[in-house]
Amino acid sequence: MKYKALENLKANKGGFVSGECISTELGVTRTSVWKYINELKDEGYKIKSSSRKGYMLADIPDILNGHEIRYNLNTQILGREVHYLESIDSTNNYAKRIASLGCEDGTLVVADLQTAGRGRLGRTWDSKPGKGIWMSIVLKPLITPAEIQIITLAASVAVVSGLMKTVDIVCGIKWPNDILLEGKKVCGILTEMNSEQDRVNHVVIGIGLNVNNDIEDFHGDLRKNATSLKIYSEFSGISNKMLRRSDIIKSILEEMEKAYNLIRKGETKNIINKWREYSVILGEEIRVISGNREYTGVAQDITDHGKLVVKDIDGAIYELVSGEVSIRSFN
Ligand code: BTX
Repeated sequence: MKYKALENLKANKGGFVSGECISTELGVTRTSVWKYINELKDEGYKIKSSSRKGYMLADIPDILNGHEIRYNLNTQILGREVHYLESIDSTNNYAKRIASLGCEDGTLVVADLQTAGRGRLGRTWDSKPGKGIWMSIVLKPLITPAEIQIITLAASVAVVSGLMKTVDIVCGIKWPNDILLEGKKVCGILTEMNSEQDRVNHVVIGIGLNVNNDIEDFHGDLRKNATSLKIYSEFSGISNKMLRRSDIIKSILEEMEKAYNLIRKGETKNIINKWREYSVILGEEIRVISGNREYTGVAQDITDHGKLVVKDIDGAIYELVSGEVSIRSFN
């Protein structure tokens, strides 16, 4: 109910709404309205109170909750079911659990803190409270397990496009799943699927995006290799007032839904082309670690199925399905 009161204030942002007006609208007493307003203030909403004029929403800082994520979300499928959790081991673990229980296509899981955030191959993902977007999306695409890479590519494109739209920051994609800002990792994507031989039952796309981290929040190698939207904004003199995680989440979901609709229609060319446009790896000299082979080559292209085409120094061409690559000019 307190979020209904908030919606009233949002509809009149910058103007006062009387307590009486809100109480009539919600069908509750004015004391209840006063209680809701205090709860909202405790959550961090900047609300001015005047005994004569009522209440005014002055500002919404970076508050993450289910209401903010759903409010004005412009999608049909993604986020029609939202699970917001203050703390969880890993949103991917949670999403996989609810997917096996049959949650809806497009279900979103977001947490403020992950106590055991995961990267690929058993690696950990640093997910401190209040610092980033730690979310997972459950999708049920009609694709085969061999086509799964398109989902990761689509998610990378959605993150880059979403960030351009909301905060005007341009990131680059490094194959297979890193989003970089000035050569440092700002976002990682972990795609996990549940499948049968020729059919994907569901996919969980885990997105970890560093938003409010300060440099001191990163320890060890991360201090050198990781960054956040806040660090980048401060460094480049851009205002970071716009860094509201719920707005960024909505924008990524909206972009991902466009890509998902293309995947459902089998029209993946646009996704691949956008990926090429945002790539920071194509044309670069790279170091590849794939299985127990390590070599240097040039990243030439990406195939329609998301394999990275690499030409090694002897002119041999490889198509990588998985592996680690580092861009030599970034090291
Ligand atoms: P990855 O295996 O490519 O990257 C993991 C590596 O990235 C780590 O070994 C570490 O070096 C570095 N790293 C760890 N934390 C951070 C961070 N916050 N920022 C930058 N670099 C970091 C990437 O795996 C996939 C990460 C997906 C994370 C999301 S969060 C929501 C969902 N739930 C979950 O448990 N994982 C996903």
